[in-house]
Amino acid sequence: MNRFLHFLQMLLISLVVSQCAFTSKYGTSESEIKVNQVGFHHQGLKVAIISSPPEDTFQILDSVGQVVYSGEVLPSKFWDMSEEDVSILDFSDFMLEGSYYLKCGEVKSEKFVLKDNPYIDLIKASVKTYYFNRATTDLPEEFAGIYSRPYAHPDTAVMIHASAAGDFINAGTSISTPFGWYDAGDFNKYVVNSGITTYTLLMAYEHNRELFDMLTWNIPESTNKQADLLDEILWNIRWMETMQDQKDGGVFHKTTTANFEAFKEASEATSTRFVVKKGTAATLDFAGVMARASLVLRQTDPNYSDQLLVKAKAAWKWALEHPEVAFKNPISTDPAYPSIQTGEYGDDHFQDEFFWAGVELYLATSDPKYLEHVPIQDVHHFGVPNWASVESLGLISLATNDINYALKKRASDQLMVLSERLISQWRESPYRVTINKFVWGSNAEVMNQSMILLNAYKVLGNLEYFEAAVSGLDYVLGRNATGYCFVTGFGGLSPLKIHHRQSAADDIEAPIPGFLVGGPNPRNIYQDCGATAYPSSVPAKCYIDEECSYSTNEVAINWNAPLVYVSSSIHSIYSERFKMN
Ligand code: G3I
Ligand code: 9MR
Repeated sequence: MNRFLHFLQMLLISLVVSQCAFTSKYGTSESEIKVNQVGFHHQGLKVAIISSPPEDTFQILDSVGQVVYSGEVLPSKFWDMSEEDVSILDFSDFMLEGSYYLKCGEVKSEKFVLKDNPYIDLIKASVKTYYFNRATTDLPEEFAGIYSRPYAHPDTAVMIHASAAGDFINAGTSISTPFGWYDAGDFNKYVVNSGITTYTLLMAYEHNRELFDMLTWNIPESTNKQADLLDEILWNIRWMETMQDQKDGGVFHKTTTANFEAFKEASEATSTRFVVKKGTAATLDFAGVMARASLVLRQTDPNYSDQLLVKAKAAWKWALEHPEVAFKNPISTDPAYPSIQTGEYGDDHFQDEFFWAGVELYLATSDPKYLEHVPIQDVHHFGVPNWASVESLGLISLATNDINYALKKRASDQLMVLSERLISQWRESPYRVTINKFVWGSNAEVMNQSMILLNAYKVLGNLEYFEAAVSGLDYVLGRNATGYCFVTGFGGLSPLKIHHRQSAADDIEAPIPGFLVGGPNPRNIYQDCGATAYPSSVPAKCYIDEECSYSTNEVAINWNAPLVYVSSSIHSIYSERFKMN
């Protein structure tokens, strides 16, 4: 009898333990609490999620385990993207600064803080990743600490690939294309992806000048008079400038090896680098960035600003003469100029690039001729921006411009239409997040949604837009179905084995901090680690912290940029809303 009772007791304990396996990495039907693991502004909105709640109340506990707050678990809803029943835990009315965790029954969350400026370290680390991804430099210990590395990728003699040869330029000759950032986990430099990235960072600066004029994160330029963020951006702009053919204004698509380098450190990755074919998308993205940079630098560096505008205009002219040159990776049987198999960033729709570049050139010159390509009333479906779809970058610029009120108004109306769509997704979402589809770089999709919403909030003042934008940051920092804080070096559970050659090649277990990984993506898992390696094929959970997983665990410059934009803008808005008198 005693043995039977003991057996029953053990069975009960193991059932309870398996029900409450809050330390499990991946959500199953077990109960788990998912929360932003970095923290919240103590006066702001604070929401967490619990799957299969064991009780209908939850508590907040402080760092010594004292219960400091008790709240009600809201009714459960099923999310088909994660195949879970989840409930919202809202503790917005708890405002005491400190370090806490949540508890429901025996289920506990990761820790988080409530404070005045919870995102400063995150903002600094997320921008410093660009320093760590710089080409054509060493990273001395003084600035890179344990992640210091030797000089790599001079890129001063990069071979013109046969695909890039033209009237004025011969295959086999070389050009100098130094500087710039490595795109991602690879060492190549792609103009199209640099386009959206550089613009987003320029706007992060423009919209948060007060913050970035005072923040510094120990880079070689930190002691000059210019904001570190601008110094960082200029490292890439200098490279982009070299990608323009001075003779005709067209822009080469990328500086690349023929195949991806193996997982070695930057200085050992010495395969031949090529410059390949020009394309309409690269050329227009270049024009958009140069025109915007010219505007941003107009007061502080007028000469350079003028030079950049000349380059933007030359690129625009080339694009008008070559309006449909789609880029495809060149295929070749000539060993001197091999097939190129690196990131394609191929795109064959150029209306959006014409729209964005036209907007930037108009705003930089006030010349209405550029508006011919900006038929704002004819665009019915502005989408969330990504590298292939840049129309809504123009929308942001127009909605926040101060030279043309009529266009500002029309752009704001369109921004509202797009934001209302995102808001209805947010309202319906059991996780109360805007994301409802998962593609390669889904975390950046969330950040770009938040960037749109933050701009809509700024222009239209609807607080719900701001709240939904904050939920995007909460999502990438832990309130998601995997339970990971998706930014390296932050949170209680964050990626360690990112697909990033530099992080893999050093002997340091912790990856470079501040990188946002691509995130859940069920579509490409067959090609990298193999589908069976993944803990789940359910869209919102289809993520693995393994180096092989380039489809979910790589990092990329265009994914970090909206994280920088969103975290810095949320910081600025909170500072403004809750400023001390
Ligand atoms: O365009 C289609 C869209 O119509 C469709 O609805 C959607 C659903 O599957 O797919 C869309 O195409 C996707 C495309 O990205 C655009 O988002 C492809 O499936 C997807 O395979 C493709 O992924 C790109 C990936 O390279 C492979 O080409 C990522 O966006 C892009 O971020 C990634 O970029 C790589 C570089 O090539 C190399 N450097 C690293 C970088 C990050 O992984
Ligand atoms: O490392 C590459 C990564 O940057 C790209 O995003 C990815 C998709 O284009 O490809 C990775 O390289 C892989 C290649 O495509 C196939 N062989 C294995 C490579 C990674 O080790």
